[in-house]
Amino acid sequence: QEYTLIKLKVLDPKPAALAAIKEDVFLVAATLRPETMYGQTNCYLHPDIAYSAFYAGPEEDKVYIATARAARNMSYQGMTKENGVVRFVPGLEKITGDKILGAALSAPLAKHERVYALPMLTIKDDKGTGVVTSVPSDSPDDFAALGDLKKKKPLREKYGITDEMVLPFEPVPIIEIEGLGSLAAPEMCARLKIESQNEKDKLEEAKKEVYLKGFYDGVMLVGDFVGQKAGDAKKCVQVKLIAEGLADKYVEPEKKIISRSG
Ligand code: ZZB
Repeated sequence: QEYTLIKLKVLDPKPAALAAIKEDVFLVAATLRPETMYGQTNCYLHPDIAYSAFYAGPEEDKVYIATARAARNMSYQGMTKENGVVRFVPGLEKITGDKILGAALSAPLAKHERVYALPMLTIKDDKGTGVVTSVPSDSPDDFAALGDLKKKKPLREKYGITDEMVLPFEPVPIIEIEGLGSLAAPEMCARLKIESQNEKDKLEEAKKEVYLKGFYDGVMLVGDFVGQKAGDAKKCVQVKLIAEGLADKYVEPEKKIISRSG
């Protein structure tokens, strides 16, 4: 599985847990849809998943945050100084997502200058980097999780998320899909009456529909490839982001099949 690794730069003031790091710090999100980056409104972390902060780049002049499993994979893909070696930031080999929530971020191509790290409870720790960049216009999961945070003040308070980090952010129309309009994920969530991020089966159905139609029939409404099919823009946006140093390629090795039944 080839992903695009999007680098979301952590802005000052950094969360206390990251404040001592001298290098530039990035949350690195794995996406299959780089052409949707124009519609980012936030980034998601799982509050209870353990992330790692590690040195990246040939000069180790950057720090990436991702799961330790993803860090190990990245070390074999030329993203660390020494092949196969991950050097963790002292004391930050394991840091749970909750300690990074609320961080202000600069998200490549996003219309907002600052977006925020928000909690998503359905993130899997064995897929991608465990960091998910959020495009509520075209991802039903992202729209549902943002909706939960907007509707539920206690949920925001539980994780120290202020109103300013959530309420001003609306889905951005970036892809026009015949029959679904320019906000495909909110449209599908409304049609299927999806109320929360926990409605797994309905969200899976919504995702399939939006994915299929968006990727093959969707037409770009914004950005450098306006008028092109989303599927064609995908590669162009990936190339552009990598050329500008805002992204990398990231390959997820096939999962080993381990029999648990003996
Ligand atoms: C931005 C984006 C925009 C995404 C979109 C999707 C969509 P798949 O097909 O199941 O492999 N993702 C990445 N890592 C995780 C994780 N650890 N846990 C939960 N979700 C994760 O899904 C790949 C997508 O799942 C990735 O692409 C990422 O969200 C999310 F408009 O990035 B995507 C209709 C989907 N639209």
